Amino acid sequence: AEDGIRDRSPSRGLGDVYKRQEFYYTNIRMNFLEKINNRFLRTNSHLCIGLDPDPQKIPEPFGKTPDQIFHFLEEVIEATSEYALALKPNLAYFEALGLEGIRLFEKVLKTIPEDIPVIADAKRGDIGPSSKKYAYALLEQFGCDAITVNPYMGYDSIKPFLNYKDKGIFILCLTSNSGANDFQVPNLYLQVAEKVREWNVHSNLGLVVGATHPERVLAIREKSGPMPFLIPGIGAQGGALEKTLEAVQDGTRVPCLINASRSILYPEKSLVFNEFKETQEFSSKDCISSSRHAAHELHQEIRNCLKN
Ligand code: NUP
Repeated sequence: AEDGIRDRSPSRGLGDVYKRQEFYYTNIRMNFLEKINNRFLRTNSHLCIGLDPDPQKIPEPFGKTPDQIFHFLEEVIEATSEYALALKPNLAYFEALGLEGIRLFEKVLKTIPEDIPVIADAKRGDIGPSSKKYAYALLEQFGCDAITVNPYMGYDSIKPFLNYKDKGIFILCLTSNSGANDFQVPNLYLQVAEKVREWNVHSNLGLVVGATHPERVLAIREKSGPMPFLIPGIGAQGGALEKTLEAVQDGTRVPCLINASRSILYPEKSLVFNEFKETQEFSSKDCISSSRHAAHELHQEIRNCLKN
């Protein structure tokens, strides 16, 4: 296929008009930002759905073999894609399954409709020649639309990624975990934001900003200027959705992507799911409908926050 291993499979579940339009625009080569903006026009969603397949957590009715995990992910993607601005597979979960996991990653990518941007959460970064291989692997070989990158080895380690003008490069700025306080706070994250603004000559860069630091988002935006923020840390990690969205709205209409992984894939807290759980009769269909429900709810919650 033109874009590495990804097929141009048709989008499902969004109606005929949508499909026709999609046929039109998938024949035009779009850069990452255009792709995100197009997707946003269609879905009105800021939700980035994380694909972190953990065999320990895959709902029982599906099972834990790679084929069964594939089936689960395929169904979740299909059921939730209406609310997905982007999808974010985290490489760790696939690599942890060994060769089968890499095959699973490849298979999952192939099932994702071409109009949904895929962000490979790989947090790569190395000396130049090695970064070049990392970039090639995920952006060309696997054909992902974007990648997360670790900036701590500096410009030459980032450069091979920056040169992919049509791809999205999300650089870790202020991560959602508690360890962000060890190095990133109080200054380094702001230096990163400033540098990334300088490096953004192709307008293909964005920042990873955890939702667990709403009070710092404004300062990051001041340094970075307009560029997309990928925001993980809500749901299972307890980040502050409303406060983060408040800070991120700066009138520039640059998309922010709110990531949720576990709370969509395994929405144990979902009312629907609990109903089924109590009766111990939930089927694979019930699990998927609870994921869909969780995605819909979160999408609505984000939209409500942005309206206020
Ligand atoms: O700062 C970060 N925090 C974070 O959780 C940067 C990330 N890339 N992530 C990833 O986002 C994390 O590795 C996981 O894949 C996802 C969050 O998952 P969840 O807490 O929504 O389940």
